[in-house]
Formats: sequence, C-alpha cells, structure tokens
Amino acid sequence: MADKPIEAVVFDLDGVITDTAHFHYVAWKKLAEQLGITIDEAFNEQLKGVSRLDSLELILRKGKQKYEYTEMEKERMADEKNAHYCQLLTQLTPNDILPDIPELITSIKEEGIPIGLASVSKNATTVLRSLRLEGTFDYIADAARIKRSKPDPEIFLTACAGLGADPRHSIGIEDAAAGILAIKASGMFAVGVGPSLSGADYLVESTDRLRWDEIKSSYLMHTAINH
Ligand code: B16
Ligand code: MG
Repeated sequence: MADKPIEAVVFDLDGVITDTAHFHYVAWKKLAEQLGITIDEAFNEQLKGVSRLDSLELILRKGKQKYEYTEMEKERMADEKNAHYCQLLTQLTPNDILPDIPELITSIKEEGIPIGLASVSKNATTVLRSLRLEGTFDYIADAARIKRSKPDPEIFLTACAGLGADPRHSIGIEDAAAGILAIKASGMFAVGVGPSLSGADYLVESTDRLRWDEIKSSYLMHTAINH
C-alpha cells in the first residue's frame, strides 16, 4: 500500500463542526413565508453549503418569483434573513459542538497535520467564537473573498493553499451534497457526514462515527488504488 503522507484536513463548518443548518432553515422559512413561499426540511437540504444569495435564488425559484425582484431588493431580503440568523446564533455555546469533533481534531493535531476551515458562511468567525474554537484552525478560508460557492472547489483549494498543502494529499470533511462535489472537484479525498449523502470516498452517518484511524485507513486504501 502506497503510504502517502496526509498534508492537511479541511473541515466544513455548518453541519460538521456544529449544526447551524437548523438556524439557517428557521430564518429562511420565515423570510419565505413573508413572500408566500413554503419551504420544508427536505428543501433545506439543497441550501446546505450554498451561499446566502444563491440560497435566496433557489427559494425564489421554488416560489416562481425568480424575476420579480431587483438586485437591491434581493440584497435587502438576504440582509433580513441574516439579521434573524445572527439573532438565533446568540444561543450557540460550546455544548453545540457536534459529538466527537473535539476528539477528531485532537487526533489529527497530535500527528502534526494542519487543519483548515472551508465554510462559505460569512458568519464563520462568529460561530467559531461562540463555540470557543477560535484559534483551533491553522487556516480559515475567507468566505467574503470566495467568488464561487460550493460545488465549485474554490474554497477547498483556497484552504489547501493557505495550509501549503497539495489537495491530492489532503482530506475534506463535509455534510452537504454541494460540499462533497466541491471536495472531489478539488482533487481531495472526501469524507461525508450524513445519512443520505452520496459521492463521498468515505461516509459515516453522523459525527460520532468519525474515527481518525478509520479515515486514515480508508484514505490510504484509496490512494493505493488510485495512484
Ligand atoms: P451565511 P458551510 C454554509 O456554510 C451553510 O451550509 C449554508 O446553508 C449557508 O447559506 C452558507 O453557509 C452561507 O452562510 O449566510 O452565514 O454567510 O456549510 O459552508 O459551513
Ligand atoms: Mg455544511
């Protein structure tokens, strides 16, 4: 088995480190209702990993209102959703870090492997601060400077570049379909977290199933087969 060193592990935030997806959902649902559009949890799956304005476009398209608003009106709606989301975020505490994530981070760091964050959320630093995880990541890709949201690989490539890592020797961890596509498009090994996610190289149902030794074995097996 070819033993390629792992150069970096890059985490998604919402849905992997903590579950803010529900807060996003509550805030989008309220805005959608004001527009006479109904969204449910199943529809919300499509919004995971998708930027704020792209999420609004998907909601408007669902309500057949895609062409009814100016760019300025859409910015205002997105701001309103964000204000509500930020208000919900004030409830977030370190108890909201998803199960076994601290142990996983510790195991990776013990091996001297740098870790990065690839969240398209412009609220990522606020979320990290609430979870008391600021300073944990060696590099945080700045969502405000990312031009293309997931499934484009830009944010994962930016995180790898920031860590000085070759994406082909790095691992990405994601809970969203768009995120898995982004990791694969970047050339990284994709770890998926979620009950109904496809396309990942290694998949677990929830974060409490993430074991560093098992991820490493799967990565090594994958590189042995593919290189
Ligand atoms: P914001 P991730 C994504 O974060 C969320 O999954 C997605 O639902 C949200 O619309 C997006 O961030 C933008 O977030 O409105 O806070 O900038 O999964 O990439 O960590
Ligand atoms: Mg996510």
